[in-house]
Amino acid sequence: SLLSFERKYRVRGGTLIGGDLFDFWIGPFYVGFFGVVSAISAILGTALIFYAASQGPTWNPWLISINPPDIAYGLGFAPLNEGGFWQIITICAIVAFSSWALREVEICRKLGMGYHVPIAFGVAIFAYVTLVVIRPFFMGAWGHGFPYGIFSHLDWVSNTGYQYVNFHYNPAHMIAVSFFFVTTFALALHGALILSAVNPKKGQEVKTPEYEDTFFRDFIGYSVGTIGIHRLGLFLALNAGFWSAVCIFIAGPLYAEGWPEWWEWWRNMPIWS
Ligand code: BCL
Ligand code: UQ2
Repeated sequence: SLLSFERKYRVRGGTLIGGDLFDFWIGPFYVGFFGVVSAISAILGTALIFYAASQGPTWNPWLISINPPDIAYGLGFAPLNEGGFWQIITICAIVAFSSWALREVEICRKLGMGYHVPIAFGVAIFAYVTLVVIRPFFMGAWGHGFPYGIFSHLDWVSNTGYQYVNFHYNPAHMIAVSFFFVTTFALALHGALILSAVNPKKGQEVKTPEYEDTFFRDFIGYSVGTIGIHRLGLFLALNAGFWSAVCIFIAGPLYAEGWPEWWEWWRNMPIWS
């Protein structure tokens, strides 16, 4: 049911396609053209996962795996039970994710807000598409995509990592991992700071943002500010996803040797070699 204050935010218009054809809500959810497309492709993709699983050897949720085609199929279509399901499921996933992002855009437009959320989701979609489309395409076979399964995708990550001897030496992987770690650090600082400000002693008032600034000025001589921490957080998180996409794209299409040897140029620098 509609909360009293929600009515004024349920504004018409802002749709990207179809005018006001799907411009309505179901309960709390905005529908829109892209909501319909997203729902259809998500349901179809999920149904295909279950159907493909039923053709496989197990219903053990940890072991179910929908595999991409054999490398021998190259960039062609494969029979359903030999990777074709994976291919159709991948298309459904990309359509579902993209239209979900466009639905976010429509909601932003209705509310007159910036597009930060869909842009952020776009970076996650970009990382996924890099794994299952861009990199396999440049390596010449859909078989380079990762399998859809819990343990099987872990096996893929491990095998792919060891194929390059030690993936920790991949410079873009280093950057991505560092951004993931700094993101959690920033969120821990921010979450802790906000909770500390809104949790004063009994009977005292909630502390203002000046207190938050003052804490960090006293502590490290610098405060990034209340808007600044949110810009920093978004920047760090988007870079984590972006450099993940870069690290897996360069492994294969651009560089096929072991990552430890990639650093030879550094070891051979005339200053110390
Ligand atoms: Mg590594 C990748 C960290 C050790 C091999 N590795 C990654 C990156 C990340 C990372 C930087 C994965 C995140 C990512 O891609 O996000 N690796 C990491 C860390 C260590 C590590 C921290 C560590 O040792 C402490 N890696 C190793 C070891 C190697 C190794 C050394 C194995 C032996 N690593 C690899 C390989 C890969 C990585 C190979 C990668 O391919 C992967 C990478 O970079 O991929 C790009 C990006 C986010 C996404 C892809 C998610 C996308 C989400 C989509 C758009 C939406 C999903 C919606 C969902 C389905 C809906 C569900 C609906 C609900 C049910 C309602
Ligand atoms: C801050 C601030 C916030 C914050 C945080 C800081 C009042 C409520 C966490 C402190 C953050 C700094 C100094 C940046 C740290 C840098 C990295 C790369 C982690 O000053 O303003 O707003 O939440």
